[in-house]
Amino acid sequence: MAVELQQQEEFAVLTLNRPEALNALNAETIGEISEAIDQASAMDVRALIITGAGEKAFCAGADVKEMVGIDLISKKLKAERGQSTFAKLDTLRVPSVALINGYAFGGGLELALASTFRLATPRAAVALPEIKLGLMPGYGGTQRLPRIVGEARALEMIMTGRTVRAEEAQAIGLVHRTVSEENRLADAFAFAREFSGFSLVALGYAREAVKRALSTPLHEGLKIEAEISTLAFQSEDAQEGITAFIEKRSPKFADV
Ligand code: CO8
Repeated sequence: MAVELQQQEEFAVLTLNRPEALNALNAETIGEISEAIDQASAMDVRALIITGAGEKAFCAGADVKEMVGIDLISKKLKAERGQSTFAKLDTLRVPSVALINGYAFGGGLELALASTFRLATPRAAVALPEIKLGLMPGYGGTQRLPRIVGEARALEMIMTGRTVRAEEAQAIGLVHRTVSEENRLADAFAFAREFSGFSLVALGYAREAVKRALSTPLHEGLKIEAEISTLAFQSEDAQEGITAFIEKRSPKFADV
């Protein structure tokens, strides 16, 4: 299997598992990622952690060897398949955390950009190097990177293809935190526990509202926020959270 999915503690851990090819995304791997995200959505977990097998890479991008001789229709289908697979993370019931444990190049970085959060080990190195192949990003990079780091930085990364190391990636807001190399999974779990005890309903609505901010003019975005926050207010978890505050006790959220 090119992808492994396991439950560890209260988290689902998806591991890209083609270390001999630096976990590059061939058609089989994209298909297995898609299935694994579907399976994770049915698991009783609080977050999905995504990482790469081996000591070198999170994921070195789309499988370049699979691109040889590919016709245009297959190329477009491939891009759409990758995009729709990564987009599943937007609507996944639980937040996702990309644990970047080495190279995250091209499609590998695009998978991390589609995740809710990004963590990097000190040896992480991220890039959209497609330009060096005479290509450009096709798994969402031109759309998600500017939304995360701004247009100027995104253009510079995409047009030079340069490699950004962990420290700079954190400084520009591309990754949220750096974590230790040795205890990276435990560190990722500790990070996820900063939000994973909250109501999945409230977390989901908050994610949705923030995502809408980036594609909506302010006056419409404020209307959307009023609507979505009203929905959140109607949840049982909101009533529980407010009651618990008044009764000076910890809330017991049921994700409804
Ligand atoms: N695809 C296929 N195989 C790969 C890839 C890849 N992206 N990256 C590495 N490998 C393979 C190598 O060929 C090598 O295999 P072998 O031992 O059989 O020759 C093995 O992995 C180890 O790689 P290296 O020996 O190159 O390892 P290094 O440590 O020397 O270098 C690098 C690591 C710097 C990450 C280097 O491997 C590299 O530059 N890889 C290519 C990265 C790249 O260009 N990625 C972008 C690909 S394009 C993309 O992602 C676009 C997405 C949208 C596609 C739209 C649909 C088509």
